Amino acid sequence: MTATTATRRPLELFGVDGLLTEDERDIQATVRRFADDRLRPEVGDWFESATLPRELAKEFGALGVLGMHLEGYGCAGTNAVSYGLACAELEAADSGFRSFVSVQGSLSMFSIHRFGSEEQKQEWLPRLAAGEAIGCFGLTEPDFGSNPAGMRTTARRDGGDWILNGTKMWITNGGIADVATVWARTDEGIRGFVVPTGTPGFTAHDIHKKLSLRASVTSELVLEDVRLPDSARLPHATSLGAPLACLNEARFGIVFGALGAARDCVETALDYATSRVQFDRPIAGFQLTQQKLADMTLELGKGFLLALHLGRLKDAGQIRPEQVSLGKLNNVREAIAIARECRTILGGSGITLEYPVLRHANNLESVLTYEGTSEMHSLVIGQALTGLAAFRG
Ligand code: TGC
Ligand code: FAD
Repeated sequence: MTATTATRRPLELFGVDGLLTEDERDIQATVRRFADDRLRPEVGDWFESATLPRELAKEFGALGVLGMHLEGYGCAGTNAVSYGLACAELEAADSGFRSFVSVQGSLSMFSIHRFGSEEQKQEWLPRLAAGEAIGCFGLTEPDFGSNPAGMRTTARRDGGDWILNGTKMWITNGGIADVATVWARTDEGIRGFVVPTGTPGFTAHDIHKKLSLRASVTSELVLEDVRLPDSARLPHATSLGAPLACLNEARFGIVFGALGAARDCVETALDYATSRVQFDRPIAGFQLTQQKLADMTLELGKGFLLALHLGRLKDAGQIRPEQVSLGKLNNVREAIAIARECRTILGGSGITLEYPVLRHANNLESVLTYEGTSEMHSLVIGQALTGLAAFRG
């Protein structure tokens, strides 16, 4: 067999670097360095012990990735593509880190930035951008996941105050948050509230025994007669459309992020396949292995081109929610398929935490489900194609 020069970097085959600006490449390289130096060496242990060190929040803040695509209030104000590239680099280390950054920047901070009062923005955004405070976003409930319109959490007026009651489920960062954006039903429709987690009646209970996203805190939030002034209400959030608009932001980050996990899997499989010898030759030399590598590289590259296209649309202010659904559905579905295929290349070694591949695959199970399940995104696309909403019977 003849050996020729190999790239080992699947995305290089697509020449994608040339499609990025110098600023975008700088941000990508900075976040990649942070991920390589600070996150990768530790993540296997954090995953195994199911911990996410709180001090990482300030480090993410210093890196400039918290709310990086927002303007003002201590945020970096980058374009959407740069935010996506940062998500990919973080998720190449572990989906848990991208999750933290998604929830902090695209759900907690974005909800305040887009729908909050000037007072709420001044109070929370600079601290959240610096990682001095941690935010979470409570939309899902035990009985209402894909269908948030049915939520049972209520906010009822009591003089000038509001009283909140209800339970939110599966809330990322819930147990470590200083502030929660909580969505509740009122007599006037669905509204959002900025709830300091120290408010009497607010408690968070972490969810244990997870087999996915272990380096991430996931919690149940319980609100029992939580009394808040009207100034805690997000004044510009006046329907379910408000939390769904926040989801577009986080989903966009996942369109890029999931590819980071997939890229890490393919690069790991490539390295492994070139050094692992069976039947007296590297397994990378077998045609069946090469077909797997070629197919995965194609999906990775196509996914990246789709993500970049959506990013350019977003930066032009032209992206539509169903286009974000196209990206989230495709890229997460392909990423999880790639992670599982890479695991086969690693054989038995693929099942341990020594390699990142099964950790990524397990994490991607959550990514496939949160921010809209793959089925929900198929139905959003189906509705855009047919004009018929198939969510309800
Ligand atoms: P529907 O009647 O279609 O819409 C209600 C109102 O909302 C508007 N809208 C949107 N606006 C902005 N962006 C979107 N993506 C929007 N989708 C809908 C819509 O125009 C309407 O506005 P208006 O003015 O007419 O009132 O609502 P529906 O109840 O039929 O539901 C539609 C559906 C199923 C697509 C929606 O409920 C949905 O997306 N369900 C999935 C729920 C979900 O994704 N939950 C995620 C929770 S957060 C999370 O998972 C964080 S994990 C983060 C991490 O750790 O990384
Ligand atoms: P269900 O909605 O009960 O769905 C179960 C299955 O039924 C799915 O396959 C679904 O696609 C399918 N299904 C439902 N309705 C239909 C239909 N009409 N047609 C066809 N199929 C259908 N939520 C937050 O608010 N904030 C967070 O920070 C957050 N973080 C999360 C972190 C993790 C690790 C996880 C796992 C979840 C998180 N979530 C969060 C919740 C997440 O958004 C929900 O799990 C998700 O929306 C799905 O809801 P569900 O789990 O209740 O599943």
